[in-house]
Formats: sequence, structure tokens, C-alpha cells
Amino acid sequence: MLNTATKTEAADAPQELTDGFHLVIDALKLNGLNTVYGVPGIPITDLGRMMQAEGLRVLSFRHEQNAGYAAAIAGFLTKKPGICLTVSAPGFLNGLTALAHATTNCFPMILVSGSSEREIVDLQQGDYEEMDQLAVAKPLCKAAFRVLHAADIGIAFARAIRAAVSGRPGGVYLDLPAKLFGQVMNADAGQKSLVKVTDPAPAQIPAPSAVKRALDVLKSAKRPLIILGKGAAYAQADDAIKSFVEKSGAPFLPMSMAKGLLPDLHPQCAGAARSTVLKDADVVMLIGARLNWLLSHGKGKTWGEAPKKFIQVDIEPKEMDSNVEIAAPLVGDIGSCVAALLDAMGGSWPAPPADWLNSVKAKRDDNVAKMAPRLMNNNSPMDYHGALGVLRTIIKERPDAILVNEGANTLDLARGVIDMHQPRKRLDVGTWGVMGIGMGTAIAAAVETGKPVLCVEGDSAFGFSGMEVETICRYDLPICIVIFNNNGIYRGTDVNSAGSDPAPTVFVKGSRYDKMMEAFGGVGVNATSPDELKRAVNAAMDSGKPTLINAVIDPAAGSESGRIGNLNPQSVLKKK
Ligand SMILES: Cc1ncc(C[n+]2csc(CCOP(=O)(O)OP(=O)(O)O)c2C)c(N)n1
Ligand SMILES: [Mg+2]
Repeated sequence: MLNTATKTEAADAPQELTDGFHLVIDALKLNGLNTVYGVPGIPITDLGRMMQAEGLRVLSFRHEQNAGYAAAIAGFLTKKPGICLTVSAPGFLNGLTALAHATTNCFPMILVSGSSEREIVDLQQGDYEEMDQLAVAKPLCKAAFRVLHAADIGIAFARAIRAAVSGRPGGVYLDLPAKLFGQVMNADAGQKSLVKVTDPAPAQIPAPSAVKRALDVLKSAKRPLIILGKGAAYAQADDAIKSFVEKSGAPFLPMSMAKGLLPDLHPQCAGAARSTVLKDADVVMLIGARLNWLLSHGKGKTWGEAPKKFIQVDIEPKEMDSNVEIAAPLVGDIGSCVAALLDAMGGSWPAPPADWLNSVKAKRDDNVAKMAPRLMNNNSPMDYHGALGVLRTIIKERPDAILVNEGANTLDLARGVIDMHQPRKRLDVGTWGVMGIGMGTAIAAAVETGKPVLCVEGDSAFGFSGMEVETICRYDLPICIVIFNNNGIYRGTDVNSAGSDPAPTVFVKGSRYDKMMEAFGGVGVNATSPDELKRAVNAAMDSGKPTLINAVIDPAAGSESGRIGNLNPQSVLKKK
């Protein structure tokens, strides 16, 4: 809807006018971008109010980083750019971490920031919140634009949307100087300046010869393995991917946020035999997964001695050969690539050799059996496995709930223990292993999907975004936060041998995070045993009330850096 302000000095009939505020709102609405995550302040306070008045959903956070993480994951869940709205300089910088995170993770997101007066900023004359934000944002995102004329708002949003979602998705920065919002123009001309983006993420069809090459390599395998990455989850080509994996007969390994794309309990799932399949496979097909640190760069000890051939399905041609030689690159969007693969496989496809399938199955069953008793313990204080065993059952019984997860041990162990049953239900720290995504991710998950959210947080991880429990209560979102409270980072037992300050990794002992939730009217529970935890989580998931459960974990239970302690540099001089 356009503003109906009239220009009284007009000669003839009063002229309908619009302005920068309304053109921004209209550009968003025209493109179906109806939810905005942000923090108000100069120069965007009124913009937020007007957005709300015009029917957009505006979620106001306590810190821009959390709003940014919300926008980033909204992009992952919806394939539309998540919108984060911030004030100039400090607000912009607070949002920037999330924009860089979105870009690294290939999530489409647009960070829309107000900025200060160009004339003053460019002469460095000390404006209110002065910063050349465009220059700062550029190296951290896929594209960055500044809009100086109201008539360009439509085109600017069109460019931002396309840049965010086409090809490999990522973060885009849109700089809106304060003066832009008040600029007035003729309403008709304003309306005409808007662009409804047609086909923002065009299909990228793979070359038939590349499809054939990929299938030839896959067919030649004696020990094939398919690795599904979060790019495959993003594609929302769930049925085609499931059909392809099943038709291939190959064991598959889901990366963290691809868990549930095919259920973790699927007979071909090799999640519980990860080290075996990585070592022993002779052909590895990557679908929307990159050979970065999370897969040990495709080489070294993790990958064993046996020579391997890689097939890689990715939308980004530059991804090929990034770490090791890719024998069969298949470039295109995942949906189109998988459809083409299925098509070219024809009616029959030979099953992989039985000895391979049997050895993977034996390893998996063995590991699952070893784990089972640990997950059933009812120790108090709890250890990770006792607490996670309970949560695993709850997610099995409530497969459409969304699991948000961050921490070190809390992350690594939950990833292994909690089976996922549906696509895009596990949301976590992503490529960087960043702490702080928790509350923003949980909020966007609840807002975008309407599903209940179970948020499993290390006590340190939670601290990065904990103030947003107020936001959760304010919007009355169905989010149950479980804090694995082991009194610290990795463990709560470190001591400082040199002095009186606490060691850098420990927190106040016996903290009661549940009381934070109570402060804002939510439900707080202190759980000291798996039974108590189970009751409290089920009650929260049934009621949909904002709930925070302080799960008391043995402070000695964790290990340094969870499962990635090997990445810590070592000092030869360190005192023993
Ligand atoms: C933004 C950011 N800062 C710091 C870190 C380093 N870091 C990794 S895990 C972690 C916290 C681990 O403790 P907790 O969340 O309590 O999990 P626990 O291992 O104790 O279960 C920290 C601070 C990070 N990954 N990201
Ligand atoms: Mg901890």
C-alpha cells in the first residue's frame, strides 16, 4: 500500500506521494518477504513501526547478532532471503557477524542497515554513528549495494534478492542512508519503480555428459559412499534425493544439518559407522557438501590409505578440486542434478557389492549396540549420554519438532546421539562452529515453520544469546531450551594454578539459568536427573510455553573442545 500524503502546493489535483520508507516496505512485500528480524534505533525506528502497520511481521531483538542469525536460518529454511534490519555503525557491525556466517554457510540473507549522512561520513567529519559501512561489508558478503535515490529502492532490492538466492546462496548487504527514507516521489512512479523478481534462483541444469561421467564413476565403485551436505537439505528436493540414494543402494552419511534428509534410522544410513566408511570407501559422492575441515579436506588419516575417486554435485563450479581432485564434477543446482541423475540411471541400477554393505551394517550395528546402555543411564548429576538419551526419545516421538543445537560436547554428542527423522529439522552452528546462533535460530525456526523447537545448548553457548529469552517470552514462542549446565566451557573443573581468578573455562558453579526464563514470565525448571529432564521437556513441548530447563550435568563429564580437541595448537613449553 502506498502512502496517501498529498502535495498541497500542486497546481491541479493533489498528487499522491510515496517516500523511501514506504518504497522499502512495498519492495519487500511485493517479493513475498514478510518477516523482518532486527533492532530499532536511528534511522530505522519508524521504518519498523510502519512495516508493522503495513502487515509485515517485525521481530525486535535485544542484540543485532541474534536477529542476524535468525535471518540467516530463515533463509536456509525458506529459500528466500532472511531480512535483518539494523541501525548504523555499531548495530550494523553487530549484524555483520551473522551476515558473514550466512555467506560462509551459503544461506540467503539480506542485512539492511540504516547509515549516516554520506556527505559527512565521506569527509570523515564525525557524524552520529559514522562509518563507511558499504566498504566494511563488501569483503564479508556475496554482494553489497548502497541506495541513494528513492527511485532506486525497487531495483536495489531486486539486485539484493537475486544476489542472495541465485547460484550459491549467501549474504547480501544493503546500505540505506538516513536521508533516503524521507525522500518523496510520485506514488505512481514509485509503484512503477518496484520490481517483482521473476525466477530469482533460476535452475542450473547440469550438462548431460557430466551426469553420465558421474554415473560411470559411481557404477565403477566397489565401496560407494554418498555424503549429503546442508546444500542438499537447502535444495528442498527431498523426494528426489531419497529416491536417488535408495536407487544407488550406497551407504550415505549426512553432514550435521543434512541429518533427517533421509531418516537417520534408514537402513542405508552410515552415520554410526562414519570413520569406517570414510576410510574404506573407494568412490565418494558429495551432494551439496564441501570438502572443508568438517570432512578433513578429503585427505589424510580420516580418509585412510585406499585410493578414492570423488564425484561432487554442487552449484558452484569453483568448489571443484578445492582440496582434492574431483574425478566427476557435476555442476548445477542440486534439484536439477539429482533429477538428471535419476533419469539417466534408467530402470535398473546394480546394487553395490554385498560385502561392502554388510561390513558397513556390521560396524553400524556394533556402534549402536555399544552406545545403547550409556543412553539409558539415570545418573544424577547427569552425564551427557544420560541426558541425550532422553532427548533422543523425545525427538523420535515428536519428529516434526525442530532441534537447535550448539556447544562443544553438547553439540558433538547431541549430533551423534539424537536421530533426526525429517529434513531440515536440525539447525546448528554450521561451517564455522560458531557459538551464539542458539536463540536467534530457535526464534526464526519457530516463526518460520510454526513448529515446536527444542534448543539444546551448552551453558557457554547459551550465554552468547541468552538475553533473547525475553524475546521468546515477548512473542510467546513454542521454544523449550535445555541448557547442559556443566559449569563451564568443555568442563567445569579447571583450576587456575597461578592465582585467585577462576580459570578461563569455568563459570559460577551451580548457576540457575532457569531463573532467567522465570524473570520474563516463562517456565523455568531445574532438572537433576534424566527422569526429571524427560518430564520437563515433554511438558514444555505439550504446552508450547517458553521454557528453560537447567539440566545439571556432571562438571567433569566433558572433554576439551568436544570432538575436535585435535585442532588445538600445542605448546612444547607448556608446564605439566
Ligand atoms: C563465537 C565463538 N566464540 C568462541 C568459540 C569457542 N568455543 C567453542 S565451543 C565453546 C563453548 C563450549 O562450552 P559449552 O557451550 O558449555 O559446551 P560444553 O562443551 O561445556 O558442553 C566456545 C566458547 C566459538 N566456537 N565461537
Ligand atoms: Mg558447558
